[in-house]
Amino acid sequence: MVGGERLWQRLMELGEIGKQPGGGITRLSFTAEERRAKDLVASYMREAGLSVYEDAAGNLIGRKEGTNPEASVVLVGSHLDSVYNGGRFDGPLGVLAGVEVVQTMNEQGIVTHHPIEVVAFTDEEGARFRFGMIGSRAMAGTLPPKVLDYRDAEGISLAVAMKQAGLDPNRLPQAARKPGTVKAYVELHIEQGRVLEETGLPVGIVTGIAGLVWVKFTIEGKAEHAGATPMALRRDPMAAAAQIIAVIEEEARRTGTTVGTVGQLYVFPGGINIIPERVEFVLDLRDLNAEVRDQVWKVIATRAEKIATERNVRLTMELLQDMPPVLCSDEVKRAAEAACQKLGYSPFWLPSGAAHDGVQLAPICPIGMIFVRSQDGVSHSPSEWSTKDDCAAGTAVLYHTVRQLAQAE
Ligand code: HGY
Ligand code: MN
Ligand code: MN
Repeated sequence: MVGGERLWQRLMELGEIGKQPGGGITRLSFTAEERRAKDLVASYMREAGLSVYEDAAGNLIGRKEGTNPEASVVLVGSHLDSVYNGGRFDGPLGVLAGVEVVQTMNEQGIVTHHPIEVVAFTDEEGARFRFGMIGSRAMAGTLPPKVLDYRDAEGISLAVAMKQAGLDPNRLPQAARKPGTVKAYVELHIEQGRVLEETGLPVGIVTGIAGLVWVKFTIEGKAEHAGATPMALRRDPMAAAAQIIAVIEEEARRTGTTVGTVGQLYVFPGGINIIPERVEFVLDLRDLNAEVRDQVWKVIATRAEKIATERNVRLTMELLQDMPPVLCSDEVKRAAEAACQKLGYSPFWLPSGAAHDGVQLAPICPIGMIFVRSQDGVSHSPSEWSTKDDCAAGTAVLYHTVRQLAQAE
């Protein structure tokens, strides 16, 4: 049965790279940890009988030839980079399941019409440079050059980090795939939500992927003594930030479908007895419907400006990224549905609140995703977990989905 013991052992082995003392995984893009992870996965790809290479964006790719080497490629994969202190399934499951699928085909002597490529995209999460999906955007030819100047917490730019990883940012355009060269992209991923668990199903078929915006708020006030400054005379950016973050929660709740999060906040200078001079935080706002999301954003921005004026602090809002929601293709959804039926799983369709590389590939090829049940719906946390059986079930569905897409003329 595809996706059993070997997949699980590889997941556990890969999950040791970047492990933190508390058990979480931090494997940021273009770091030594990500390099070690790619080297390990490259060894699995060679064991699987794939030809292995990295493109100009650092995407790791393992290729299985089809009967027609000129035919468009069926792409399957995910990412190996993680969030800070994340889990071992988000990303690696999709890459290792892709390897398992083609290794099983090779072991069974199955050759498909279309070549199949297993890909580990670089920097899907955007944890280090606050942008994300670098590898898949490069493959789609849509990576904005300005991002090369985005800096991490140590002030290292993406361009320098890529050079330190042995890549030449000037060659990035070479990673772009010409239109028509990719037949479809399929990604197996943990759901990272509770729907499959509440429905009692191990796998699901994704209908669409929510769109997100990341907006950096910078609020500047006046640093003063915490003890000697009367409340009425303060220009306190932290108090303003607290009020704005409460507005974000209030406005996101209002639609019932939108989600708004502030997960990252910096205070300068950060002393206990100093009214801060400056506070920075980033808003992550999402909805499957772009109009609804953008309407919520407009209200948040208007109310934030009003708060800043009332508090006599200076507010700037910078759009870091704007990702549209995308729908999964009927062709891939149908192939996944047939795969579920073949395996005896009742097909179940659900949207993805989390963003994935497929969003970036949608402009160049049909995309689709298969979800595996997440325990308690938890992800982006050390307690992220999916069972061995559910990972095997998802891999089996991926196997039959990819086989159909790669087989069909
Ligand atoms: O943020 C996301 O939705 C994904 O984990 N990159
Ligand atoms: Mn993630
Ligand atoms: Mn992911």
